[in-house]
Amino acid sequence: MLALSLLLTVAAEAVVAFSGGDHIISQKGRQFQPGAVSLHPGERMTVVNDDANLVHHAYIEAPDLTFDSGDQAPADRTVITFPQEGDFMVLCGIHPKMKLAVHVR
Ligand SMILES: [Cu+2]
Repeated sequence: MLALSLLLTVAAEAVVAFSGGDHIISQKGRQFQPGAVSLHPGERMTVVNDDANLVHHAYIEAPDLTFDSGDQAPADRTVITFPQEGDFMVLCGIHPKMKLAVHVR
C-alpha cells in the first residue's frame, strides 16, 4: 500500500514536470479545499481524498463535459482534464453539499 502511494506520488510529480503545473484539490471534512479553482484549457486537476474514513465520489454533469471518478476510498486520487473553456461544478455523489467551482479560461 505504501509502495503504491509512493508510485502514485511519483506519477503525479511526473505530470507536473511535463505540463508545467498541476492543481491539487483536497477532499476533507465533507468539503473540497479550495472550493474554487481557475485553470487554462487543457490543464488537469488532481482530486485527492484526504479523509481518513470517508468515501467521496467526484463527478461533473455539464452539457459539454461529464466525469465520474467512481467511489474514492481514503487516499485515492483522481485526475480530471478540462479541454475547453467554461465554468464547471464538481460535485460529490455521497455528500451533496460538497461543491467545487472550476473556471477554465
Ligand atoms: Cu464527498
